[in-house]
Amino acid sequence: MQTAHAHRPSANRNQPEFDAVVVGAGFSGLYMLHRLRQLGVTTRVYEAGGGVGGTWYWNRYPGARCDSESWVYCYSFSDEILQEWTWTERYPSQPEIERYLNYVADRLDLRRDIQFNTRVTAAAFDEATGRWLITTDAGEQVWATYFITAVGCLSADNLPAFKGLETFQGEWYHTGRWPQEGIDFTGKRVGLIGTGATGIQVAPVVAEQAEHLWVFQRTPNYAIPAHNRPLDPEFIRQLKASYGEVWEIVRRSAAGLPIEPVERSALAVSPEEQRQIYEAAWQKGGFYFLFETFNDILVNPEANETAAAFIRSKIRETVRDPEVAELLCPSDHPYGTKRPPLEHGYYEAFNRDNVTLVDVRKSPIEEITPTGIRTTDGEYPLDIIIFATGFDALTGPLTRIDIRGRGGVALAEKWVSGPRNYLGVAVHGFPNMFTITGPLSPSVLTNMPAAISQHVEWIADCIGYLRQHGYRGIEATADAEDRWVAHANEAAEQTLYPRAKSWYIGANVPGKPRVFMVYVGGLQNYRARCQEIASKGYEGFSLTPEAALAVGAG
Ligand code: N01
Repeated sequence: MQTAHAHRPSANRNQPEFDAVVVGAGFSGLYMLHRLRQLGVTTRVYEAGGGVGGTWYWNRYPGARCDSESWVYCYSFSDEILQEWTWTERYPSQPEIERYLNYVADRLDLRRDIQFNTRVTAAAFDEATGRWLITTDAGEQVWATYFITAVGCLSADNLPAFKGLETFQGEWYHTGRWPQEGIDFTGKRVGLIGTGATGIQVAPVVAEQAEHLWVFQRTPNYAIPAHNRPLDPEFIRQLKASYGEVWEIVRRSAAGLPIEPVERSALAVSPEEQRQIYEAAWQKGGFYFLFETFNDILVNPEANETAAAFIRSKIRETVRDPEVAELLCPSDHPYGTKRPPLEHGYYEAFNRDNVTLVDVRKSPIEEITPTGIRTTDGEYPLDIIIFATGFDALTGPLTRIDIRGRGGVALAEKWVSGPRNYLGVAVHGFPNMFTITGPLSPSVLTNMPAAISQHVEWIADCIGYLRQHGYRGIEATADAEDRWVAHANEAAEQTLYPRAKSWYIGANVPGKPRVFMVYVGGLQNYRARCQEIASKGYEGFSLTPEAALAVGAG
């Protein structure tokens, strides 16, 4: 709601001022800082963690590993960094990614502009001066012309309100807030709640240490083998010699991966050929199963079922106990409509004597007791509970900060029925705020560093343009925002994605609106659209000249 008088956040007006404040020092915040420095934009980065890494700082749970291949799960902007850094495994582990981001931070001398152990709690737009007032959990306040969120899509953890958790006398951990020092599971009875991409990584690793592991599964998932392996020197040599071509393919692709599109329907080949194609992708491992087999898996239910049936057949081949195998076979959502996990020995783990699958769909968790978890079937005594229960995804990291735009309107209030923005990067009513990989951008449907790089570069170019042309303010128009939201919704409706109760659609958090929150139109198309908008002088945005603001502020 607009007020007649310009809304002004209350503050001592002598607080320090930066051109830009960036929230978060993960992949996006680090690169944003680097680009802003190149523009001569004074920047302060606030980071809640004690080091760089963002998601990769907090998610240090056992088995944490990236599901994109290491050689593209990185920055592409610096040839020096690409040549200097050498990945050791096909899928990089959390410690290796954390080391990489620390190396980049040092290489680019980024730390001196990052304030660690500081959480941004609020940001309010001051209409009179066109600046943002940013408040931290230390009570510090600073002004900035540009407020840039680099908070990630999966950083606000979701801990379901299990009755009795506070009475539990053992230890419990959420995977997204894993202790720095690690946990020793030797000789422990461990309960794992959640079988998403995280739980599927955790289970086989904890199973090797724990006395016994109970996996509490509500919904089975379709996991594809990762086939992780060390990278040999010849592979690295060839990669470093051909990185240019690799990034070209990445830039052309919908998912920000070095995968060329396939032009083949699952229904246009014989059952035998179909099985051969799935088998080849299964042997290759990773996201190739989804993206390199058939082009209609995510849009045609019949085509999707061929992939789903193949995966179920593999689960039944792998898991020796037929009842357990059946329980692990998903059937309530199409394959790929929840983020498809990769697995490193997940299904094999259920062949171990010390691993038990508990079906909490059939026998729900009633409460957590001082000594374990009680389902409607009885109590499981436990020493440690691991919550791999996911995140308040996409909007949560933003709405948990008290962000207020023009008229003091809260972002959380504006988004009460689902996110509304333009291109996923700008919000009407919130001038000079940029949300890196915000909701309704391609983000989590892509290899994240590819989506992050595109956003960071577009935002840096935009700020460069504003400064060069004497504009102090930029704001998405209401009309452009409405059109983008409608376009993003329509695009999602043409796919099978909305058929799953996934975190993409907010279904994992009670009370969250059911809106598909990611742009499904493909990163390559999205990039072209963003470029076109910029080339037309930022079509769909209103730009405020310096002079106009100076008058307004008078
Ligand atoms: O979270 P999730 P995640 N009682 O929301 C269950 C990314 N990621 O942390 O499906 C019982 O997917 C819930 O059950 P259900 C990736 O994008 C990336 O695993 O709602 N169970 C589900 O099984 C991924 O998608 C990588 O029925 C409850 C699980 O908890 C995203 O992070 C690695 C429950 C949550 O699954 C999130 O994955 C790992 C309850 N009350 C993750 N509440 C890499 O690439 C929830 N569950 C590195």
